[in-house]
Amino acid sequence: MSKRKADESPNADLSEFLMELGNYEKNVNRALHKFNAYRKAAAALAKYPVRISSGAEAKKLDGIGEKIAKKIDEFLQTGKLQKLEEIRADDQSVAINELTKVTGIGPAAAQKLVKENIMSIEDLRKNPSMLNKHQRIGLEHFEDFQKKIPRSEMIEIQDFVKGQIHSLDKNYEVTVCGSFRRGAESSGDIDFLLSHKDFTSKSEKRQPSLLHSVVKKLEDVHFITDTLSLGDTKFMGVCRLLSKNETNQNLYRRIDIRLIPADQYYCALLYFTGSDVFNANMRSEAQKQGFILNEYAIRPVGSTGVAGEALPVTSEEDIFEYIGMTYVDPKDRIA
Ligand code: DCP
Ligand code: MG
Ligand code: MN
Repeated sequence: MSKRKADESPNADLSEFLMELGNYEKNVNRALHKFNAYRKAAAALAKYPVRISSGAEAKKLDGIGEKIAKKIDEFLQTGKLQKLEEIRADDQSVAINELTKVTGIGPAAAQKLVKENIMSIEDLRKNPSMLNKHQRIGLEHFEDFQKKIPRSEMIEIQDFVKGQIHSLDKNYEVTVCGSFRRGAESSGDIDFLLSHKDFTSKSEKRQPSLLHSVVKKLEDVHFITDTLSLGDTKFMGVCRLLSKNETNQNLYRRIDIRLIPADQYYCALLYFTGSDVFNANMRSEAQKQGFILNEYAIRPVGSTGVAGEALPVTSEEDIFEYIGMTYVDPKDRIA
């Protein structure tokens, strides 16, 4: 398959209105199942190489049923969607959607804020005391975090971070996953997978210091600027690659780092490469074939319904093979 991104898809307008409906269901109605249905349909359309000309045609795709097909017909025939027009005209819905764009503000927090009459990012800025630390940092960098990271900067960050980590210890494996590994021209954040030969799921001794010393190193060189959360295996934070050109400084970026036991590396790699819709579909395929697949392992489910021991995995290909799927290249892991 050729390299194709959602925004170049012949059905981009359809995927977009479905995602807008999906976000409304997630953020305003807190109906996660509806959000997932819209997201899956949007991904199927984004992946489809030919322009869809009717709901009936769309219904042939996996993940598009009667209700969504009807909406596609309405959109194709009238150029808009009544339901979406109403959502866009509703101040509370618009406000909730807007507030959830701040990292750390989920649907529940956004609804609470709107009840307190906080209707915009501007209102938030006037009332910082209503936010926790994570949310305050999200608000502080709101404009930067809305901007995508170009692939060239992703590569610069990757190379810089690898160099820093290897200056600590050459035995770290460092891999950038997420949309970057799928070949995206730009990404929303940067997702690092970290492993070390001394840390497996059976040897948890060195675990906390392995991630913490990496975070500290990256802070010491003024690359990591804020911590949103830090556990023994998971870091969420903010970084900025200092540019030599001082008048044209880089933006602040969201960074995630996950420390993975060496024996679980490939299942984690598969998971953190995504896409999220691809993962959901692959997991359900695994289940149909009698396996439980998650970010840690793939395990067979016995006739009694009890999951067995983790199967040996030495590559991503192994995982596809267990469940009888043809290997899918990262750039094609859309839906
Ligand atoms: N992931 C998932 N399900 C979720 C969230 C995440 O399977 N609900 C996995 C798949 C994602 C990966 O984690 O690809 C990284 O999550 P991100 O939110 O960083 O998503 P991406 O990197 O894919 O996209 P973006 O460019 O927006 O960061
Ligand atoms: Mg990402
Ligand atoms: Mn991420």
